[in-house]
Amino acid sequence: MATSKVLLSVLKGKCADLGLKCFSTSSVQHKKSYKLVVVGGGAGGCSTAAKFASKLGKGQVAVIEPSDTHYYQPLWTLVGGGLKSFSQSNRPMGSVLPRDCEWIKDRAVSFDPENCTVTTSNGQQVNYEYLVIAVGLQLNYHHIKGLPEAFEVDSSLCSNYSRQTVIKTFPALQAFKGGNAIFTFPNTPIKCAGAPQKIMYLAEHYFRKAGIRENTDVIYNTSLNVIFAVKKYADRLLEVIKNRNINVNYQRSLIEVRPDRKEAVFAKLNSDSGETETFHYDFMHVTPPMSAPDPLKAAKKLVNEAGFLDVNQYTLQHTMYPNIFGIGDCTNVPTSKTAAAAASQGFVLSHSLAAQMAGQPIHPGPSYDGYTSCPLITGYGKCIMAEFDFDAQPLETFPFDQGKERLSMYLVKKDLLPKIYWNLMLNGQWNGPKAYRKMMRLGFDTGSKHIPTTPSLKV
Ligand code: FAD
Ligand code: UQ1
Repeated sequence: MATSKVLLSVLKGKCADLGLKCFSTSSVQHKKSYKLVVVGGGAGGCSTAAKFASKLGKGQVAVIEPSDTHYYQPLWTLVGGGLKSFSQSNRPMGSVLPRDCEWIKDRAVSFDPENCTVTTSNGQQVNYEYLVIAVGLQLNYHHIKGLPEAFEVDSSLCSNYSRQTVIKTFPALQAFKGGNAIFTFPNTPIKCAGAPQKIMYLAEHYFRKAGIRENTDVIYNTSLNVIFAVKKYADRLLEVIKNRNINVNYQRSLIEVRPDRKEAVFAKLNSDSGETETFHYDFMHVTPPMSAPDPLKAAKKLVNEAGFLDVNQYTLQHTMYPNIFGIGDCTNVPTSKTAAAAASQGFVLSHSLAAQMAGQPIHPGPSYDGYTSCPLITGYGKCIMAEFDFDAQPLETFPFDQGKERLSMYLVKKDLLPKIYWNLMLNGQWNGPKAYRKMMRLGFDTGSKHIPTTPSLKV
């Protein structure tokens, strides 16, 4: 008790030094105040709240999250492939958020970092001493002309990326009788950059099992100019693509869908004259353009030019506001956006934030190395388990070559990772596989050699 009083007075002094009005809230009736506010109750937000709720005690942590349901999105690849049911990806939000935290069931609409306040859509002002922003990515299906309406009328269009459209994928695969099966990758950062091709490999395998592969063209139209960011895995995927006779078109970005004519229009990104190319589709899986959510983009003091939360990539502390931290897809951390990345970030964030709360320097402390992972399912029973760091260098957990397609890695993705997610990660107890990597590799740490820079706090 005495310690926490000392800590509080230290923190009051600290925030006053910083010119932030973090402690001036109790007199205002419609404001609620918390020591820690987490915005977003997804993979990163829920696990962060769990790490702090029991330590800080009842009533000290609030999570602002509008959704009734928490979705384990990595399962949606398997839902699309007919391997899991949609309901297996869902749990009531109230059952996954920590018991000791308060759930503010509303959407954050604005951030006022000078006054340490977040405002929700019903006008409630939520005051914090420390803030963690974990609002994920916004799906911009509406940026593709005709697409939202086309989803309503065309059962051969699907997308594993949203809860409304993932349930269309497997029925569309089952109904497909041959022709052009198109898979797209948009011209923006996305979550799980492997997922647009995972569903393609499952579909291609499904078409072979259904005996319709010979009259099917499998087409991957990607905005990128590489198949995958890490050379080791890209080389292996290109072999898979060649062996499976898949057609890849680089620098093609979907801009319009015309369901009445079954046409998909792609911008040719490598053409100076704004050329487009129109494909006939009989089945199409669309990965939508994505961005930071609008309310975050609008918080100009918090974000970079692209609208992502501006944090130090090694400590996850905001570059301007030392009492604000970020985790997961909504940040500008230069790594591939995955739940695996959020798990590893969670470990660093909890140390950085705890140090900040105690008025101690964040360095020396754990530093995020960019760890991210993408289980690249290449068929029913096959998976290349990609794991890598900020430098796009492999950072593999298991003592064998993970660039090979393996049944064991498929089973890890299908059966082990969901258990890890629900039972460990959301309870704040899964920080990624780093500890196992060291064990499995008999103490030889293959970890990346990142030397963190001093956090550039400009306050
Ligand atoms: P999310 O988990 O998306 O959570 C964001 C939360 O913020 C949501 O609950 C949302 O409701 C809430 N929110 C949004 N706006 C507001 C607001 N204004 N106010 C309050 N709350 C708000 N990752 C892997 O590691 N491995 C995989 O195999 C994998 N496969 C994937 C396959 C698919 C098809 C998809 C879609 C994703 C996949 N991912 C995978 C990515 C993974 O799901 C995300 O990277 C991860 O969920 C990011 O966590 P997050 O907390 O940043 O965002
Ligand atoms: C991981 O830690 C994780 O978070 C729970 C995922 O999200 C579901 C993943 O997809 C992966 C691959 C990892 C990394 C874990 C291992 C065992 C490689």
